[in-house]
Amino acid sequence: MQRYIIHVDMDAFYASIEQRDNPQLLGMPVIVGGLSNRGVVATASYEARKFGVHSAMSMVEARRRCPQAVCITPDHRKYSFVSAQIRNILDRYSPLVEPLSLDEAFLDVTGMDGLYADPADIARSIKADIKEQLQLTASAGVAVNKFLAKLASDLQKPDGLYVIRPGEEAKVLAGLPIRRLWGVGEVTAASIAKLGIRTIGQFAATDPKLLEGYIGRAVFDLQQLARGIDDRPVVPDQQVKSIGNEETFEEDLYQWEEIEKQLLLFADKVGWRLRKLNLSGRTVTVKVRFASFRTVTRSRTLDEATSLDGVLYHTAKELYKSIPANEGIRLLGLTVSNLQPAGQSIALFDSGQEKQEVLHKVVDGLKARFGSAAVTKGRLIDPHK
Ligand code: TTP
Ligand code: MG
Repeated sequence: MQRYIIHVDMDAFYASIEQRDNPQLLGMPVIVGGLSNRGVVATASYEARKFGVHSAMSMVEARRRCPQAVCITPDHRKYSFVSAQIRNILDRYSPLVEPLSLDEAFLDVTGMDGLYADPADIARSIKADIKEQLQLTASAGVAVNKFLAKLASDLQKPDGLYVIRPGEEAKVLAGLPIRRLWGVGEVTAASIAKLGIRTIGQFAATDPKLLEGYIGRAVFDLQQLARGIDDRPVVPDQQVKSIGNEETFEEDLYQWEEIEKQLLLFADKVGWRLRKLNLSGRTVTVKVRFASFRTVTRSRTLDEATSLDGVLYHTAKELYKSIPANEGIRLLGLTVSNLQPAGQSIALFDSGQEKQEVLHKVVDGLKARFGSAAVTKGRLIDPHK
């Protein structure tokens, strides 16, 4: 199956947050960094970049280039908080999210294009969510591997969306400077420049034996990248503590059938994410927010960890029923925590559990191939649609 990777990178991250939180700064040159004489620029708003101000420049030099800029000390706690909010959004799009720093991450969305006509639509939707929910802009790149996706996210900044379609790699790469290759720093670029090679296209076309004398064995990996080949997987960070889904409804829910349907949908999604990450969990939590905003959560810890939709659904249903309700439901959520690697529990041979697991593997395989909309439990299908 064709892999699809999205790279998301926030635009002028620290500076945009400061502009958002102090609208007087919108449209103005803003520099975030250490304010002392020895301070350096963390980042500059795009307005300040026009004056040649950039990250890692000394603050003194930055002020010289752009005296009218508003300079702000970084507020790292605030940026971490926003970073976590971004992460929450990304997690809704794929169980495979690999953060690279506070403001950028890879998502493996392979197979999820079944839900969307095109993986570019996923990127578009992520950007829209970030704009709507956080009032910030992100740039995204979509391609068949990490190297190309990261390269693409940088090609149309700010607020960009650049898609490199399979087969277009060589065309996009050919004219780009060699520095764009992942792992090529100033020193390597200078060595290669001695051979008269400046673009990725030239580099890809040069005999590796010749290049090896200048840059060593790295040449073989770099030439793969220069041809647009990169098999590195997206590695989700391991400290996942819980997996959940929640939704605030457009209109409050009153009908048991609707609530039951939501719980089934959540169980389906959460189970799928658990299995995709090869995890199972023991603690199931249901969260309910009523029309009055009163919020109640109920948890149960199971004897055995599970990733099975059916177990999650039945537990969630019982938990829900234990919550007294006499008003509409504004929000429902289902979370599984107390996670452990899947397959650690001792299942009896040929037990119902094992059959279920085989069935889930088949269903997950179909979802991966055709998108999760294609495979849904019978009860979720709306007869009117
Ligand atoms: P970047 O993504 O490199 O830069 P950016 O988001 O400010 O601008 P853009 O992506 O639109 O080019 O880095 C993200 C944040 O990391 C940045 O806002 C500030 C911080 N940072 C530093 O503190 N020092 C640095 O040298 C760099 C490069 C970034
Ligand atoms: Mg950025």
